Amino acid sequence: MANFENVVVETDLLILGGGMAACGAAVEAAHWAKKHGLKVTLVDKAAMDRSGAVAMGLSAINQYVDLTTGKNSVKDYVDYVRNDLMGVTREDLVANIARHVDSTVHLFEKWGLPIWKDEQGNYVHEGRWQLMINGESYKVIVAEAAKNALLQSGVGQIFERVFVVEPLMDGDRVAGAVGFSVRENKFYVFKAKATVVAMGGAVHVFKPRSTGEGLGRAWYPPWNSGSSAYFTIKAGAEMTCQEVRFIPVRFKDAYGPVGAWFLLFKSRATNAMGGEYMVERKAELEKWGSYGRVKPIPANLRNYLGMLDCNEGKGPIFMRTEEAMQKIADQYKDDEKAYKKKVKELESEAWEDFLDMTISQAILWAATNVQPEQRSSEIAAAEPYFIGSHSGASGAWVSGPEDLQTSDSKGEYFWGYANMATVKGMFCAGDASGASSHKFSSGSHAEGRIVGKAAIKFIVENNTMPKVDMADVEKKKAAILKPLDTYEQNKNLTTDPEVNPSYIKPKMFMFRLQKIMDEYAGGVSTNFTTNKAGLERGLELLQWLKEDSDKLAASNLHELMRCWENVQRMWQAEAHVRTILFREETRWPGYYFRADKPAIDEQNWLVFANCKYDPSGDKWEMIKRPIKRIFA
Ligand code: SFD
Ligand code: AMP
Repeated sequence: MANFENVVVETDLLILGGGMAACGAAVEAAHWAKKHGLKVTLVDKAAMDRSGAVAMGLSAINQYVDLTTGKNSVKDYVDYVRNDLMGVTREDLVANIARHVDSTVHLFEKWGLPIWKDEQGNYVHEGRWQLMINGESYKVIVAEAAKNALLQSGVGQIFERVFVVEPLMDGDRVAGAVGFSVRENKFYVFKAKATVVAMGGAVHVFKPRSTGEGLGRAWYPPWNSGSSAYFTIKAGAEMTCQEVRFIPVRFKDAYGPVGAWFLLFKSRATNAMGGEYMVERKAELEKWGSYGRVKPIPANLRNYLGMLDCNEGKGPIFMRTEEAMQKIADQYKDDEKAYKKKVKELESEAWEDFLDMTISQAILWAATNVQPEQRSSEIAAAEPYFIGSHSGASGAWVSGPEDLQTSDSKGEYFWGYANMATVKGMFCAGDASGASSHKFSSGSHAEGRIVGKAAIKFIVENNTMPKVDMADVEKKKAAILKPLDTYEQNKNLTTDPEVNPSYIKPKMFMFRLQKIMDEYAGGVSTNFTTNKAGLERGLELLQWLKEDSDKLAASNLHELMRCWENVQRMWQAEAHVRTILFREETRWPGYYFRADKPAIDEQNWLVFANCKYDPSGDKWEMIKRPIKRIFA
């Protein structure tokens, strides 16, 4: 077996991930840990400065409720999220984030994040809930605060470039995690009294639009590879909304986000004939009950109207950047100097939007001679993403806060500690927690803070170190490192290391997973459409893929990480297929369409579709959970 040194780390709180939610957890946990003399350890697969979805920066903070001016209430935000998710959301979780998110944004500003201000010194809004930022260094700023909180207080330590694979369990309580360094032959065993799961969402589970020379380009980052979902599923946690993938409409081929264009620039999107699907297809909205009548129209329904155009051959769809910029500039027409100044300002805002968060879109514009003030750009629906923090909802089923429960919801939604999963001592935030969409970067950080505080409370009240069975650890170590041995033992069977009768390289494995998901689970090439027979066939193919995962091979540490990333994606895929199969309706057209159940079914399916893996029996259980209204 490959020779790896064991590094055993004992801590009180273990934070897995170093992204927005993990940074929030670190800041808050450091504060409470210091008070109680506890230790906090954070583990990130990458370097925190630029790890996670915010690596490239962002150009907007998408959740700011603005409670201080009284313009919006927590209920307003809950209403927005519930409507956007076609009625399926945990109001207690959304409200808990909404009431704390403004203070997170104020901390960002205090730590040095430039937020746009108008002449009166007020934040510049992109839309009702969104603030504009100069956010290229957003993650660096947020990570610095988290590092300072952990290291300067003396309570914390940070491990970077350690890839976390499996949970450690002590019966029904999480006991820590195991993983490996992606730089040196070290196997890590983290033992902890409580564990925060904040390892982001899952990208590249489905075949992306960018293949071949464009492979790797995606909207959400490919290094968010399903680690949170895998970790929680394998620990036996109940999962929720695993069917609620997110299909973002993005600038085509480089995935530039559209929010600034639709909300700040107030652009229209028109089809090949110049028609506007949001206007021409309005009648379609009637088919989706009251959700078709809310404002803003839910993201999946907006997608769906555009998709109907494309299905009829009316694509491409264009973002009318030139028209939108001209319209704004025209307001300054009477004053030539002001007009010229505004035109320049708009140009730089248009470019900065992408330079701040999706640099490749700016590069594509430059490479293809696009000047947004002169020419429209194509937009398109991207492949599916699993992201509990944006407009999808997949993640672990977690306890809500006690004080927001009604007598009716408490029995269903509260089990002791805010954001604790159904596994004792395991807390989830950001993309890792489900049914609380629209938290984005700021809400994920706020949720991380909620989790940091709750997890320390759990430790104080359950202050024993769970038992770790070192024989089980050694078994896990052998399984995790096996791809290195498989490669060494078989590499000489062929001259091309990529092709071998005795192993499969992670890239090929990923292609196979993506093809199954694309063709059977409603990916881009099947127009996001599937049905029972297709899903069942997909499940069958996934089982064979799972069998073959035993033959994964890695020629180095980097590939070992790729192996496990893809195994983790595969588990996310299985949870997804099982849950779309379970939910016998189409609730989110524009995200996916069940052709055999083409309508929404409020009577039977206005519920959460949950699932749970039983690691001891290797079985899945599907569960319906009620939706309790708290802000009726
Ligand atoms: O425009 C392991 N997001 C946006 N949020 C906003 O507020 N405004 C925007 O403008 C947003 N847009 C946007 C966004 C994201 C991206 C990529 C683009 C545009 C191009 C969404 C937010 O970024 C997102 O909601 C949060 O970042 C979610 O936070 P979190 O903490 O759940 O995930 P993370 O930040 O990706 O961090 C994950 C961490 O886990 C680590 N990790 N560590 C150890 N072992 C493993 N096995 C691990 N696997 C992962 C990662 O390294 C990372 O540290 S717009 O499109 O709407
Ligand atoms: P996006 O860039 O698509 O991720 O969107 C950024 C933010 O703007 C998110 O909060 C979206 O829900 C919101 N948004 C994007 N497009 C629209 C739209 N056409 N109408 C309302 N909200 C939108």
